[in-house]
Amino acid sequence: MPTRKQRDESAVLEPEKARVKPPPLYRVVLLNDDYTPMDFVIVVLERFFGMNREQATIVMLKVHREGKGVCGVFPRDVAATKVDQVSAYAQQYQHPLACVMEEN
Ligand code: TYC
Repeated sequence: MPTRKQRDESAVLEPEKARVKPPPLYRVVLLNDDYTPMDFVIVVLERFFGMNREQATIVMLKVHREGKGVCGVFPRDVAATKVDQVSAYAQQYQHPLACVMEEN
């Protein structure tokens, strides 16, 4: 009769079934306003969302024309950090730029 150790060592381990949902993702969104300079918004998109000037200009103009635009999609803690960083940076320059997160 095999010992428990022998049994465990010869057992084939099936991959565990994923029992948990993948963590929810959040869109980080910029909102339009009448005062924040366009160039400042472009710098924000380059600095905090890794966009090049061309991508950043497209997103900035979408926000300007449509009222809001997505900067990126991230897990909750990353999205919250982006919102905090952008909000602090805008405050530092006294611009009213608003950045929020929305569940995807
Ligand atoms: N509407 C602003 C302007 O005309 C530009 C702007 C774009 C502001 C995007 C905020 O999220 C924003 N200067």
